[in-house]
Amino acid sequence: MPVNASKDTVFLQHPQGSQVTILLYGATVISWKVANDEGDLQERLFVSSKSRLDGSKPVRGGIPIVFPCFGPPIHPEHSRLSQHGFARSEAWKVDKIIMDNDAGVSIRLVLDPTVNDKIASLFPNPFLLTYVVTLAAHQLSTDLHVTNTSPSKPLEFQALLHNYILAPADELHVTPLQGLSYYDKTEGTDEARATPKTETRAEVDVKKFTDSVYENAPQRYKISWLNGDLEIKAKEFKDVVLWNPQEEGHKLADMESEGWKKYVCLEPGYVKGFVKLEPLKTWIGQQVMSVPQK
Ligand code: TA6
Repeated sequence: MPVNASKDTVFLQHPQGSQVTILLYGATVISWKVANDEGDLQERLFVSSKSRLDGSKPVRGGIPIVFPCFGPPIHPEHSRLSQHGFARSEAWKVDKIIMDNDAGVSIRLVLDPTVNDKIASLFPNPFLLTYVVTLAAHQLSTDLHVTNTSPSKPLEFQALLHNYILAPADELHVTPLQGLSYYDKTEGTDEARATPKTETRAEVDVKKFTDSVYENAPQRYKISWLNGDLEIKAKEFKDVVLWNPQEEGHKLADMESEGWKKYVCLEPGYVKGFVKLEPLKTWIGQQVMSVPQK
């Protein structure tokens, strides 16, 4: 069965073997498996073994969806929201199967605030979120559709896909970030965190605590390590965040022992400034992750 939905999860399987599991809580992709060169299925996403998958807390791993604010809220209309907004911590619903053939298996999920009083009380602006997850043989596409359902008022938001990529943190590097302007959230003062730096490295590693917000980024990235690589392409996600807490990860209650050694977060998003979506319009942020074939 290529699409299998249960009360809490959706499982997609491609005819060539790749698989994805989505938790309806947060529409969080919690597993993406693709065959390696030997033909064995290999997990590509990190999920902390201490992360609860019971809907009590956002998942520490996979691909949490950040919406409508990135980090602590700074927009006056977002003041009642918590860090990274509510999309990652609400129950989504399966809307429909979009495609189920050799080209790909695709499903659409929906988060509708008109049937969720909690969201309406935190964020009264009318909107609708849909999320299309498409699995191909060596690719995973995740597209976030934001519709402003108000007939009269613009919708202002930030959005990001918080990918936890399974890869050895002491070996990997990310390209091409050189020359980009970025904000370094590991700096000690508000002033230093708000002062842009310029990335000078051709290959950016995460061997030390890294929390960098690159703006106006190229929307195509490669993560490379000794025995692997992964490509990420994006559209309408003009910024990208690179995060690995290193030893600071001890402070995260849901981080497994030394979990930070196993992943890097490379997160396409629109997080510097806000998308301003006119009434009755839809914005689509797209991401395609792929495992390059030799
Ligand atoms: O995207 C990077 C970041 O904003 C970091 O600053 C870091 O705190 C991380 O997200 C995790 O946030 P969380 O709310 O999931 O603990």
